[in-house]
Parts: sequence; C-alpha cells; structure tokens
Amino acid sequence: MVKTYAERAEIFQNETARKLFQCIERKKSNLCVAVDVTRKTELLDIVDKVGPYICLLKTHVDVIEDFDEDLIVKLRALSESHDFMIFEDRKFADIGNTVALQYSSGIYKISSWAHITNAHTIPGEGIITGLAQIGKPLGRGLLLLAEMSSAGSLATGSYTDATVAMARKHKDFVIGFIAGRKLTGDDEDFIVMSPGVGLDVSGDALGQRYRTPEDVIVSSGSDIIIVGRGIYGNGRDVVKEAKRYRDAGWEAYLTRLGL
Ligand code: 6AU
Repeated sequence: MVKTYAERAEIFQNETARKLFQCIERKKSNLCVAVDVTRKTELLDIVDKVGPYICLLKTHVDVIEDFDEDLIVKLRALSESHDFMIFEDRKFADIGNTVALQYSSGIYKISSWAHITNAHTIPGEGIITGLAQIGKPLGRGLLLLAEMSSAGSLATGSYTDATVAMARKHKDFVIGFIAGRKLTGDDEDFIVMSPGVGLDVSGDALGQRYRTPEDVIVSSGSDIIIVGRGIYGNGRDVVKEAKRYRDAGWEAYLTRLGL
C-alpha cells in the first residue's frame, strides 16, 4: 500500500525531511516553486504571492544581481509567515573539502539559511561527507541528483544506481533525490522531487523537457513537483498558476493513494 505523506513524515531519520512532509500534509501541497529571476524585488514579490500554495521554495541564489543579507532575512520571514521550507539548488559537484567551504562560506553562506540543498554524485562519496560535516549539525537535508530532466542527460542507468547506493549509506543526511521517478522500494524512505513539470508546453529551446504532474506523481511515483516558468513565466498570473499546479499535484497524489 502507498503510504501517505503524514505516515512517511514519522519514518524519516532526518528532521528536515520530517518537517517538509508535515508541511505538505498541513498545506495539502506537494508543489515546490522554482523562482529563477535575477532581481531581489521580483523574487520577493513572486514568493509572497505563491507562498500560501507551496511546501517548498527553490532558489538559485547566485543568479540574483542585487543579492544582499537583507534578501535572506526577508526570504526567511516569508518562509515563516507562509509556512514553506527553502531549497537552494546549488548542485554542488566538487571534492568534499571544497564543497564544505562552498556550502558554509563565501557571499551566500547557504548552510545558514537553506533547509535543503543538492549535489551531483560525480565526485564520489566524499561530496556527501564534506557537505554533511556542515549540514548535519544544523539539521539540514541533502538531495542527490540521480537523474536530470534535460535532453541527453548522462545521469542514467548505472550512474543513477550508484547514486541510490550512496544515498543508502548516508540516510541521516541524504533525504532523497532529484529524479523523474521513484527509485527505491516502499520499505525505504527517500523523497523524490521531480523538475521538468509543466502543463502547457513540452520543453524549452535549451533542452528542458516537461511532463505533467499526473505523469510524474501517479505514473512515476514521485513525491514533489518542481515548477518554475510554468508558474511565473511569460507574464503569467502567478497566483492562478500556483493554485493550478498545487491542485494538479494534490489530485495526482490522491489518485496515487487510490482515493
Ligand atoms: O520549470 P522550469 O524549467 O522553469 O525550471 C526547472 C528548475 C530549474 C532547474 O535548475 C531545475 O528545476 N532542475 C533541476 C534541479 C531542481 O535540480 C534538475 C533537473 O534535472 N532539471 C531542472 O530543471 O531551476
């Protein structure tokens, strides 16, 4: 039997994973919004509008041209007032010592504010132990990129399998995967977040590929849909689109549960 988000929230060893699933259940939303804009005010405006409908905000903080500490203060305040968590999509990809510095230091100090971040597994297991040194004491969670939504991705087959094996060895810090489908059995609890979700178009000009929430959640067993331009792109009504994707994601989940 497929477990509910609430049931799975009880199982996770990692505090961030537990809190995320509790939030999903509370808000009846498995929607993560990806806001890839380059100005602080635009980012904050979109986040304030979509905040009530999401469980998770995904950022690319290094594309913000006028980044400053105040942005983090405001994002954290919005995360409290609208009840969502923050995922910095940093896609770390270096040796353990370097990623530990990139995670904790520099301009962005990601570990101090992002509940969740992610990493490629190409460097081997040291990338997880390096990030864990910083993130574990803070109760943070890590997602591994096991698959990618873009055309021609090399993260397939034995690479994906090796990524799952790495995750199993670090269950206290690795909370799941970026992938297009469920990668483990129901006896193991990893979160699967799927990017490349859109209801209106099938791709972009640069290799992105889109699938529907139903395809991703019902057919492929994913847990969270990540939607970017489908919500804020092309002068869209962001509130209307956020509600539309939240509803589509939740209905797909209920279908998966057989309700
Ligand atoms: O909906 P979009 O295409 O506007 O945005 C998708 C978002 C972007 C990508 O950087 C990210 O999802 N992404 C990721 C992540 C989340 O790691 C992996 C991937 O395979 N494909 C992908 O699009 O912010």
